[in-house]
Amino acid sequence: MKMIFRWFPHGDDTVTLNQIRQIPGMTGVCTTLPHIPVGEVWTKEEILSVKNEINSFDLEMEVIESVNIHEDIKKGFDTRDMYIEKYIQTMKNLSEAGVKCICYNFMPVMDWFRSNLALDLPDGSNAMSYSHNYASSLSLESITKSIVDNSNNFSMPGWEPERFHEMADSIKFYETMSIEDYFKNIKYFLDAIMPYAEEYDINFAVHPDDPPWPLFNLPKVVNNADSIRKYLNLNTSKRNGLTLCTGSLGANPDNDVPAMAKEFSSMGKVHFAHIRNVKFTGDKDFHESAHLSDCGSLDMFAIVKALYDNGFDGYIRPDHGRMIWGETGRPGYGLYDRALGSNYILGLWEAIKRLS
Ligand code: DNO
Repeated sequence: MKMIFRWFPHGDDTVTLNQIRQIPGMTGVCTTLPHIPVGEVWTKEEILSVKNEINSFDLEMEVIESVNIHEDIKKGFDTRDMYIEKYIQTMKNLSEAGVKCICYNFMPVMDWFRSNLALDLPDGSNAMSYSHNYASSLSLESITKSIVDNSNNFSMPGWEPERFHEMADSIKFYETMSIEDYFKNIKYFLDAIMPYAEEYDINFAVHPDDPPWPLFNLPKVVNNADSIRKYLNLNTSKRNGLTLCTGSLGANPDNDVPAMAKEFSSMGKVHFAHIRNVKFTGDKDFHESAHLSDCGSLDMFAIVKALYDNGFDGYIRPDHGRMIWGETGRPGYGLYDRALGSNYILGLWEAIKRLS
């Protein structure tokens, strides 16, 4: 197991590599090249320039989060073969730079979503939260505006304002596509890239839908144990795996996250784990919390133990943190609460290992 930290390059982060390397137990970062338009090839030069910067702080860059998938692939358009070819070229370039794992998602149109990026908590901290009734009452335009207005001027991957019109058109498009057709498009993509994932020695770790239920009637494909089984069975390469995001899956109390950790890590399919806690506040309502079990609704000990006991040997990163101690920054991605979270997880890991 390797503990890593999410970091955004090119000055688009309040957290520095120097700070990250001082967090006990941190071996590297996962990052992305956010300025390259989705679908275009990541050149070796651009990859190496970020990798060299990361390595100069004695941190590794073995995980990329994310290489996003062009909507034409998700929609099954004729242009998908061209985008798949470019995706494979990016995989080759990343593998030559030592990347071992790519985290990506197959969420249509938009990535994760929260209805409030800074809910004030009683202890003076703030955290991201979600209320389904409220979210369902909002138009796409007001949702996009609220995300952008509350992002503290950081890019919010998947919510770039210039995507608004494309998003609106895409939502209409998906009204005409069945979930089975959507799965066919996923399979087409997986069948095309998995032989290269094997050749280039790269694990693929699909991120669950977040939140794990439909919004705007968009197809949701990775949101519970059944849909994960279905996704993994679309292509049986051992490279076709999961990002076990405990907070995304755990937002639905019907999801037994320790059982999922057990099932999918025993199959060798959990390549990456995003470990965070959420506190249920109502039906389909939650806010994010500090990582400790006592602070939220998830049993973090049981999740980490299930990973350990079932031979998990991938990457873990602490996930969204609260904003504490007056910190401001990209919602969910400050330094302090994530640093605390990482060391809580490392503490659990050490205790479980020693007692096993
Ligand atoms: C949210 C993140 C996601 C994740 C992508 C992976 O904070 O976990 O945006 O990076 O879904 O492609």
